[in-house]
Amino acid sequence: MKRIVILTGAGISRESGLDTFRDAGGIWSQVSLEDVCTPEGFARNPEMVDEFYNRRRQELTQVVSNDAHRALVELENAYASNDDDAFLLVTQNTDDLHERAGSRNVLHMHGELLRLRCMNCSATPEWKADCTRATACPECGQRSLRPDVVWFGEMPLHMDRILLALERCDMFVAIGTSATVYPAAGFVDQVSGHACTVELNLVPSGNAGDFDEGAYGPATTVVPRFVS
Ligand code: BJW
Repeated sequence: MKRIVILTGAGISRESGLDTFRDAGGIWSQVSLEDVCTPEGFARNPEMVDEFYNRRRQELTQVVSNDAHRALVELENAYASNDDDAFLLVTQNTDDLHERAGSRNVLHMHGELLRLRCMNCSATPEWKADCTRATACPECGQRSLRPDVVWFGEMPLHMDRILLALERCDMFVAIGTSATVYPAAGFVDQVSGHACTVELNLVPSGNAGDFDEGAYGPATTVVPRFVS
């Protein structure tokens, strides 16, 4: 049975209207990574971090999934018709555009914008528009909710399931990621030797040379073409 692992990054959501992080004009040119994407930044100024994530949540309500997200649903339907383990979509994205397109087997390794995490009991309740710093955790009642996202220096989520799927796959496809952030940037090396590796990106990423094949252009063009 053939098994495929797809890794997506911010580039797949760019044509839906969401900024990437490192492209010109991207998120890290608008705000300081150290301020909004580290536990230390959150400890220093939680209001600023909440404001940053609330703005991104607001932007998420204004956009819809695109043809690249939808092509991956077709691919999942083709692979997973006999075996639910045949297709795994690992996304670094915290948006929910894969789910809104209809993807089912999705792991958000950097968390989800639309969830909060309780620093007391680890519950991950849904974010609601009226949440404030004073909102109590619905599970334990403590006022210790933070965005359910993975900041620099924190352990990405679902790593056991991801590493197992990488070990077992025959094909690995990275889409719309600059391959600058680990551990995701190292996945291509982990599968080389037992899986065929493909990069789909606007332009070759920093580790394009590690892939067996690459196709370059906007995700809404190259992903449907790859799937068909
Ligand atoms: C298009 C397109 C179009 C544009 N069509 N394509 C030194 C060496 C090695 C590692 C480290 C090191 N120092 C520190 C580390 C570890 C650190 C790290 O990697 N740092 C590097 C910067 C060096 N990593 C961590 O701290 C991680 N944790 C960790 O390592 O734990 C220890 C561990 C040990 C062992 C095993 C496992 C773990 C945690 C990283 C957390 C990242 N968090 C963020 C924020 C999430 C929350 C939020 O949304 O705010 O995740 S940062 C940000 O970067 C976000 C993204 O998921 C991530 C990756 O970005 P992505 O998706 O690649 O976007 P861009 O903007 O970089 O690229 C966009 C791409 O799209 C480009 O290629 C464009 O060309 C393309 N594109 N338009 C197709 N239309």
